[in-house]
Amino acid sequence: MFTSIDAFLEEFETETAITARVLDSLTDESLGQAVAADYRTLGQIAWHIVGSYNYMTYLGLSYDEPLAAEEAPSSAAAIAAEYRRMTQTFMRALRSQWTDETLSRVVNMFGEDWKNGASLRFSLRHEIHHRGQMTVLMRQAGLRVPDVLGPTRDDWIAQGEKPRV
Ligand code: NI
Repeated sequence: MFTSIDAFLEEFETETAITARVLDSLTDESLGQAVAADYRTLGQIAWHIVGSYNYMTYLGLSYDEPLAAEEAPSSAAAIAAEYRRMTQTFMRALRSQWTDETLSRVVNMFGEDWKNGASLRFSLRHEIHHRGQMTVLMRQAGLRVPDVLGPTRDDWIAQGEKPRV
């Protein structure tokens, strides 16, 4: 769990920059890609990441902008724009409404007691998990996968290197 807002924000800014890079690589055509029939599509997973910022208001944060809509847009650019809007809105709320002390406060989330600092940690892990699912679907859709936590196969090829195994 996090015990400092600054420590969280440092990690948050690093991870959200990566997620934004992944979202910027989506195309409208790719949004319907699913791992198999009846599974969540790439667009639905992307929108689930955006929508998860709505849940942060359950921790007592209030936003100065509207929540993300229920239904996923059909435009990849709109999803990426909404992601940036929601992450900025969340960060503004966090910076202005919470202190390091707030992080050790316990809030009941869906029947379980969580310290706010643990909820922040969970939210990052949740986003990273779904981002990983997205990169697999991006491959299936034939998209180029950008650098996530190091160069991807596409980066090696672009640099004239033999892809490593
Ligand atoms: Ni989820």
